Order: sequence, then C-alpha cells, then structure tokens
Amino acid sequence: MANTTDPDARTPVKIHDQEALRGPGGELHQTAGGDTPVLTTSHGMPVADDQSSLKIGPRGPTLMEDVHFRDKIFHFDHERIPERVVHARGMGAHGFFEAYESLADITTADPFQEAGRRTEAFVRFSTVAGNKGSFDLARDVRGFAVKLYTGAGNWDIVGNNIPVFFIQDAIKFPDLIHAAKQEPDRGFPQAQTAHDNFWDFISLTPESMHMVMWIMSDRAIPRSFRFMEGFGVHSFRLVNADGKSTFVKFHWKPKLGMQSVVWNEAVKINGADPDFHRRDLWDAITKGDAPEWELGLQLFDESFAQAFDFDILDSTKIIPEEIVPVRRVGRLVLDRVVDNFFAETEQVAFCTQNIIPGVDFSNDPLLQGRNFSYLDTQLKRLGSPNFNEIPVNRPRCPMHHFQQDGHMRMDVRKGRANYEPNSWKEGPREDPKTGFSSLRVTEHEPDKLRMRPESFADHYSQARQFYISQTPEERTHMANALVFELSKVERPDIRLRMLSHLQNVHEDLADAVAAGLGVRDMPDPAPAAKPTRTDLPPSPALSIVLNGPNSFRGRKLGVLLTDGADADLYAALEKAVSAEGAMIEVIAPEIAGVTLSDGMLVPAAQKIDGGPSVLYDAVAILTSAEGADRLKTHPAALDFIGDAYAHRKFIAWAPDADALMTEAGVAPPKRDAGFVKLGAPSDAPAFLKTCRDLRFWAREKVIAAV
Ligand code: HDD
Repeated sequence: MANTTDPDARTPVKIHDQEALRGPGGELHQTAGGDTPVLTTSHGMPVADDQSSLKIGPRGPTLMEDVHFRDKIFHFDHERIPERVVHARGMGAHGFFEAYESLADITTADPFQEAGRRTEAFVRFSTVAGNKGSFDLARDVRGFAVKLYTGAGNWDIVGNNIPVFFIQDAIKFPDLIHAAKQEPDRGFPQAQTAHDNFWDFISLTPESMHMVMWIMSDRAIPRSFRFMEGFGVHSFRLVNADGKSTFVKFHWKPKLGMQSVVWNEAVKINGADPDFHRRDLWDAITKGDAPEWELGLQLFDESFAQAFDFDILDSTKIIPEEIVPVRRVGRLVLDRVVDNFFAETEQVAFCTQNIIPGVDFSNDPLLQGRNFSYLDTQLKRLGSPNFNEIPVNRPRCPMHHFQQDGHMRMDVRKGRANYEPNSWKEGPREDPKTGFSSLRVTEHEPDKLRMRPESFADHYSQARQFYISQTPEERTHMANALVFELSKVERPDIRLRMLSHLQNVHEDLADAVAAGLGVRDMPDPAPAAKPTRTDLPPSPALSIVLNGPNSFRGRKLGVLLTDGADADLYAALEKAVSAEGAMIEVIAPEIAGVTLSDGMLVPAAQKIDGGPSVLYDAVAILTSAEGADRLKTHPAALDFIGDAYAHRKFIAWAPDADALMTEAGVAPPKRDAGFVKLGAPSDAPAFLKTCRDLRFWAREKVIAAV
C-alpha cells in the first residue's frame, strides 16, 4: 500500500487494496480516486508530490536522493531526437488504400490482388528545406510519403508533389541539400531557396533546370496538402506471377482537384498562421471530411522505354500523361489524425527500399542511392536498428526472422535457435513461392565507371515543355518567382548565369526575368550538352489552373460579420456553403462574436486581426451600415478586403458594406465580375457557384501579379 496525491485536493489519499485493482489480465491499475490514474515515475512508482523537489528544509539544497526529480529531468533532457536532415517539418495521418480492381495480371503486389481490398496506410507530408519549426508556406517541394502496411510487409512510396528531381545521381544529393538549406557560416536563411548558395549550385547544374521550372511554379506553394498531386518520381517495376515485368510510374491524384496560393498570399499566411497546412489537414480530418487521392499508374514496357524520347531512368524527366495515360487503380483515404505527434509523425521511418513481392526497382541512379540513404538515416534519427518495432513502423503482417538484440529491442523471442539452418526444427524458413525474389535482369553494361549516360544529356527540352504547358497567369507567376528569388541573390554573376540557362528554356521567360531583375545586357545562352527541342507539344496535365476541380468542396469561406448584420443573408450563406460541401468561418471585431439583425448571437472563429483573408478561399463582407462605419478605420478590416481583391478571390458583399469596400480601395470600377452583391438571400447559392472557379484570374490583367 502506498500513498499518493489527489490532483484536485492535493491531499494524500490511500491507494486501494491492490488485489481489487487488478484488471482482467492481472495488471495493476493504480487510481487516485475514480478513474483518475495515479501519477508515477517512468518506473511505475506512485508519486506523492510533483510540486517541489526534495530539499533539506524549505530553503535548503536539493538532494541527489530525489529519484522522482532525476527521473523526470533525465527524460526531459533527452526528449529531442535529431530532426530529419531534409523534410524535417511534416504532418502525418492514418488511413487506408482501397483497390478498384484486381491487377493480378500485372503484379503479385498484395494490395492489388482483388477489387475492394483495403490496406492500412500512413502518410506524411512535408516541406524539404526548412527546419522542424519552420513555416508551412515556404516556396518548396512538398514530400508525399506513403507507407502501406500490406499483407506482405511494409511498402513505402516515398514521393514528392513534383514528378521530377533536381539531380540525376544520388551522389550529388548532399551538395544539393547543403546549397538549399541555411548557409553554413550564418545559419540563415531559414526554409527558403532565395539565397546565393542555392542559385549558385543550381546555375552550375544544368540538369536541375526542369525541376527549377516546377519549383518556381505555383506547385511549390500549394493551398493545402489535400489539393496537391503526389508522385513516386522514379520508374519502378511491377512483376506478375509469371515473372513478367512492367515499368510503372506512380501518381496520386487529389479528388478535390489541385489548388495553390499566390506568392504574396503565401508570405502573409506564414505570418498569420505558420501551421496553415498542418491545421488544414487536422481540421478536415477531425471534421469528417477525409481527403482522398486516387492512385494512378503509368504502365509501359521495355519497347516503349527504348522508343521514348528520354531515358526512363532519368529522374529529371517525366513521361507526359498524353503519351502514357494515367490508369486510376484505387483510392487513398486519410481518415484518422495521429494520437501523438512525436510517437507517430516524428518517429515514422520511410524507406525507399521497403518494397514487397510484385514490386521491384529500376536502375535509376537516384533511386539506387536513396535505397542506401533512408535506412542509414533512420538509424541516426531513431537510434537503433529496432526502429521497425515502433508502433507506427511495425508491419501489420507477422514477422519471423533471426535478427536479435540491439538498443531498445521490444520483441521477446522464444526458443533456442537463433540461426538458420538449425537442427532444433525451430524458426522460420524461406519460401521461394511467396517470398521476394529480385527480377532476373540481364545487364548490358560491360564497364565499371563513373559517368552519366548520353541519354541523360538533354537538360532543357522538358523544362521548356513545362513552361509552355502553363496558362499565361501561371507563366507570369513563374517569371515573378524567379525574379523574387534571384533578387535575393547578392552576386550578379549568379543571376546572369541563371539567365543564360533560362534562354535555353524559353526566350519569353528569360526576357521577363531579365526585365524584372533590371538586366540590360542579356548574357549568351549557356552551352548546352544537347540543344533544346522545340517540337515537344504542351502537356495540359501539367497546369494547375487547367485542372481545377470545378467545385468549392473542401474549401473555406471567410465571412466578415459585425453586429446588426443581416441574419437572413448569413443564414443563406451558411446553407449554400454546407450544400457545396465547403466550410464557413466567421471573422468579427471581437472573438465573442456578433449579434445579428434578428438578435441571434453568432460566435466568431477569429478576431479580425487574427483572421486575415489570406486564410480563406473566398470571402463575404456582411456588415451592417454601423459595422461598416466602425471598421472603416480598422487596418485589419481594410487589409481583409484589399488582399482578397489583390489575391484574385471571389468576394460577396452585402449592400450595407458598400462604404467599407470603397474605403478598402475597391470602389465600383474595380468591382469586376469576381464580386457578387448579396442583394437578397437567394443570391447566396449563385455566389457559391461562382466560387467553384476558385480564383477570378481575369483580374490579373488589371492589377500586377502578386
Ligand atoms: Fe529523400 C526524406 C522524398 C531524393 C535522402 N525524402 C525524404 C522524405 C521524402 C523524400 C518525402 C520525407 C519522408 C518522411 O516524411 O519521413 N527524396 C524524396 C524524393 C526524392 C528524394 C521524391 C527524389 C526522387 N532523398 C533523395 C536522395 C537522397 C535522399 C537522392 C539521398 C541520397 N530523403 C533522404 C534522407 C531522408 C529523406 C536523408 C531524410 C529523413 C529521412 O530520409 O527519413 O534519407
């Protein structure tokens, strides 16, 4: 029997009879009264007092003997583990993959053996360059790492939201990442590539030009993890029961369609809500709006690989969807948030080398290098070769092997034999029928050497193809992004070197960037290993704007409300938003909310200073005339409207908000077709319909791109 502390009364209470506290399995449940468990040390010893350390007298020195104090501080001192060397900032969620059809003719991979088969999944999204505590809206690639807990072991598809990569060979990865992250002498800039070292490396690495087009496009500033594509990047192989191999590229297609923010918005979101993407995923899942992606496969054979214009082993190239269509074979649903961020999102360990029977690697030199790096990094990060025993990493299928011991071993294996073969008739045996065997491939490479194949030499043609596949607005955003980034570069020679590459990509882009940088004498084009092909047609699948969702579903309307606002209008908006499957959030002068014209109190989600319009996909200004008058001198209210206009958002407004709108700089000549006047409640559904276009891009012709 021991004493413990009642957390409310802070008076010692007696633990009940220990026998009565045993659960069905014989385990001990210590309680501090009712269902409240007793605080214990990490060794399970009940704690009587957690408020003060043990001292000689109330003002005397602390004693070494205070084992509770030492246990607590010891554990705290060791709370941090090394953050990921890249992709440090991320957000994970649980869910499942469900196959639409059997792909047994193509692969023996477990998730695809029958229509409707569900495979448990964990996904972690991330940025690449920033540290763990950096902001979400960095201009950066997003990681899209999927772990499928299949019946034949864990299969990790460790991809990004961009289908190509900066470099062709993994040996250049440390150089790329060193150049992209903070400069080593000063330790900044954080979470951005807008600095000399990055552009120095890039401008000396022509193979990165295709990827540069993608990261300078709106793909690098997604509105939400829910609205972005994912890609496995490399060519992999699927292998069927006859040992026949088919090449495959993996795509994740968001059911909600693609959407990005504009750069000026991204910069402001980072200030208003640095956790914008994390919160968005958390909110959507906890509200029951589980995001979904369809798994798409681009399948092709050896003869296509031979005939294709580019090398399918080169990760700086895509295969346009117009050439090899994407076959949608299943859906990924994320329907459960993590219980504990560290235990799951932080400790999840993705490894490209985690494949299963029916899947195999290609010779892509980037993939081959990754297959070493991921295992190695998990040992450093998680500290033990037993990281597979952490719940989030643990395969859901049975595991039988002779690996043993090591730090933090959890499994207690029984038996005498820990080797194979053995005469004890103990332990598992290999199975040629169901076990993984590498595809038998005849390699035709006679020489051991360090070199890139000639077939990897075209660095500009697909970069150009990406650029010409964008809408005019998207092309302008790319030029602006390059101007922004290169304007942060201190050395003029680096800026000029980039311009020399851009000329090989597209003259219009080079001219726009030169103009934006104020460069008067265009440098000569960079010497190219292969001339840029101008015959590659645009690929509409590469544009975000051309692949919009035609729905406002999953998006968020921000409604600026004041006391006295028209209750019928607000009710109609609420109804229209819910009919569209979207979300609504009220922003008000005070967080307690507003009293509408009918006397109803509507609580606010944000006080206006903390809820700028950058946090919403579209906005409505529903003020009373007095409310409008009051907000006319409120800078956050004026910014709310002015920014929504500048960021090409759809704006609904009640007639009583007229004067406030004018004060915010959007007087009638500026009220283009992106504005919808809510004259009557019946106008609300029409406004939501308008919002399906997500942005009013025509405004970009009137005001400079942001
Ligand atoms: Fe990587 C993490 C994606 C090239 C080495 N990578 C990491 C993550 C993603 C990617 C999504 C985060 C996983 C998570 O959420 O835990 N990486 C890619 C893609 C690449 C790529 C799509 C190119 C196609 N990576 C790449 C190369 C190397 C690495 C060439 C090294 C040779 N990547 C790592 C790493 C990381 C990592 C150091 C850091 C943390 C981790 O692995 O678990 O091993």
